[in-house]
Amino acid sequence: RYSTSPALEDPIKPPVSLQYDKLLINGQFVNSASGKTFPTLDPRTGEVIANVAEGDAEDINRAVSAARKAFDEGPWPKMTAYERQKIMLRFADLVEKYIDEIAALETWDNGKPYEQSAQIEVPMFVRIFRYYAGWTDKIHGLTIPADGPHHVQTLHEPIGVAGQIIPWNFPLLMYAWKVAPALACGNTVVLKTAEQTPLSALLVSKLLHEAGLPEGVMNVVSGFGPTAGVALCSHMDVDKLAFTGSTDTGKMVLELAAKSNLKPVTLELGGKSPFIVCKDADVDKAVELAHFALFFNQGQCCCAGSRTYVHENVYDEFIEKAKARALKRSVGDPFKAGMEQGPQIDEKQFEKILKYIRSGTESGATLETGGDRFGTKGYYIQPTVFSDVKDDMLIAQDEIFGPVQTVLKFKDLDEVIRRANNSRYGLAAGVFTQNLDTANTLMRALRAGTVWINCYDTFDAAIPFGGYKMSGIGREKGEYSLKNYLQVKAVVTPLKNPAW
Ligand code: TXE
Repeated sequence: RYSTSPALEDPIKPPVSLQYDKLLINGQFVNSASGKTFPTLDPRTGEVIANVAEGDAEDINRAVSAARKAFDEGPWPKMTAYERQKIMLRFADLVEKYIDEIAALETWDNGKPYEQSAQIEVPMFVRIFRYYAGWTDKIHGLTIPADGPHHVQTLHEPIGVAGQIIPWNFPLLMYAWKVAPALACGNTVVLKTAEQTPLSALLVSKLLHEAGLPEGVMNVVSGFGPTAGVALCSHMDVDKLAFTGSTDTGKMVLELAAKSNLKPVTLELGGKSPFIVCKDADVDKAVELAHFALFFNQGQCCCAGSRTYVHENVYDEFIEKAKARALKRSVGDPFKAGMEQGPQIDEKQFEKILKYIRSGTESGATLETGGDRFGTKGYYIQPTVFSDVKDDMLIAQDEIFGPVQTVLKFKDLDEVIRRANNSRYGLAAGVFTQNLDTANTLMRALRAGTVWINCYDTFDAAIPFGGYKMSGIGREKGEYSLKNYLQVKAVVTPLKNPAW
């Protein structure tokens, strides 16, 4: 636990006033060029929280011009690394200072339990900024012993204007994963937030300026994919794109980048991650971990353990206990203490999940528990468990992105390796066993960007994250993310006296 927040009152009230609902361009909060706004909704009720300025191509142009100027003229990329570090650390301190307000805003806009916003998401945000602040003065090139009478060195330079597009499931974490390494390397940023959750990015970006960030370095445009998103991906003055979202949209992002100026792209996309419970598993612990792996964040995790493979020897016991655990899950107002599950993000996702649940029943899986909406208001869904799931069912292949656990039975290790890898995705995998040889075999055989052994969703600023196959391109977090935001320049100088 990362908690720095005070004890919860029950129930906590969402913030009463909203200060930041405009676009952030060149250090100023401004209306959109068109004057248009769009509503952002409270997923607990479907009611409007605020009408937020709606950016489109014209606003993206303004934001990219500001970022271009701030990059080309400085001071940000030309500041000493230590100066950049101090600003990033001051920012992390400010976010920590206002943690309760930021966490409440995140829960209000997203619906995730306040305890998780305050004890996991905002503290991890702070940790990531501190981690990358630490990198600012450790980024440097090499000297290289090339053939011939030459002195050869590399310079690691910022890449320029970074365009970043983030989703709604972890609005603050996605901000941190993308913005922190970009700033640490000396780049400037235009961030397009998800239309479902525009609020927290505006608030923290205000604090980033209070910490001393020069204007134009960080620009935030709220708006929709087909307008603001497409404009950012196609922009000729954007030097790099980073995207997190669905695989289908990721393909479009890559295409737009290729058709415009061939800007490099990192993609963090969907998944259908296997969670493998071996025959030697302690079933109670396996049930708890598998439950967490799937249901955390209302099931809205790209790396959710959404194909639970259970060995036949422990299958019946597992199903009975997984059902009991799902029935025990506390669902309700995310501002109430002790809530494990809030509402889904919006009506579109809510309907999508209910459709997959119907498809599970129709295709012959056994609905053990759940299967319907929870309550009568808002986008809540009952924790749902399916057993007797077969690999060719839609619920075992597609990303449901909701609180729906699908349990599949297996007999031996080779079989489960083949089945686990038989997916278009390759983001993460979980292994639950007490046998070291089994763990080592699975760890090497699984085609996934992260393998968690006897743990799940263990995130840390230093651990790289990203996908194999159609789960994405590149890695975020850790040292690996720096190279997304750096150019390498080789510099060659003839040596007059090669003997020395
Ligand atoms: O995703 P989109 P949606 C998966 C999950 C979910 C599904 C659909 O399965 O059910 O995707 O969610 C911006 N050009 N994930 O519709 O469309 C959009 O405005 C440029 C997994 O919300 O990919 C938002 O900012 N940008 C995922 C962002 O892309 C475009 C997290 C994500 O939206 C665009 C979210 C376009 N043409 C959903 N169209 C994960 N990997 O964690 C949309 N956008």
